[in-house]
Order: sequence, then C-alpha cells, then structure tokens
Amino acid sequence: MQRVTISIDDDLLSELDAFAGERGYASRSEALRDVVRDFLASRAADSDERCVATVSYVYDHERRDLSRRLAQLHHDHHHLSLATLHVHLDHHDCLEIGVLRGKASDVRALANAVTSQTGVRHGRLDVIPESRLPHIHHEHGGHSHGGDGRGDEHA
Ligand code: NI
Repeated sequence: MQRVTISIDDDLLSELDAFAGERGYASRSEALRDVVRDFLASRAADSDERCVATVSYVYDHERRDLSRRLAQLHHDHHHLSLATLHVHLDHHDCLEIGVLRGKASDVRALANAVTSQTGVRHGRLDVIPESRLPHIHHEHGGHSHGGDGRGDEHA
C-alpha cells in the first residue's frame, strides 16, 4: 500500500467525514478507498469486462402480467441470471434481488430491461467487475478455483 497526500476543499472534506462517520469507517483513508473503488467499478460496468452483479427492484405483483413478464426476462437470459430472491413485502409489493453474471454490458442491458418495466420501482444495479475479485480465474478448465498456489479459498 502506498501513502499519497491530496489537497481537498474544506467543504468536501467535511462531507467525506460525515459520510465516513455515517457508514462507520475507521478512517478517512478507508472511506476514500471504498469511494474510489465504487466509482471505478461503476465505470467498468459499461465495458465488455465480465462481472457479477445484483439488480434489486420492487413491484406490485397484482399488476397485470408484470410477474410473468419479469420471470420471462430472466428465463430469456438464463445464461446471465443466476438466481432471484423474492420477498413478499406486504399484500401488494414484492422485492426481488437478481444475481447476474456475464459481460458487463449484457448484464446492464438485462437490468435495464427489468427495471424499466412499467410498475417496477426502486430499480438499482450494483456491479462488481471480476477483475476486482482477485481469486476468480477466468479459464475454468474444470473445477480448479484459484490457481495462485493458495488453494481453495472457499473452505
Ligand atoms: Ni411476492
């Protein structure tokens, strides 16, 4: 890890400190690292890079045909859609969290198709580029996870 010195406006710094306090960061450095990481990850989300992602949204399951259309979108992209968590929030609203994996631009297109359906609210996509997951190796010629000599990290 390297140490860098940056100049920052008083106002911006107090906003950063407030953010770090709210989120419970132990230090400014840690807060800033996460902010930069998030920003860089969001940039990678528009690329051809492979990623894992979650798309979350709320919808009214009584709205005509909507549940079926959402399920259809996930089925049509089963190579991207790994799993969906469904929570019945109350008599009307459902919260769904889809776990997606694939090329970032494809993942974003599917997430947009889901969250832009009429009746879907609070749509949000979070993308983690695989390049930021150092133990993922891309050539899965079998079941060997982690080819760096450290063995299986999932134990
Ligand atoms: Ni439900």
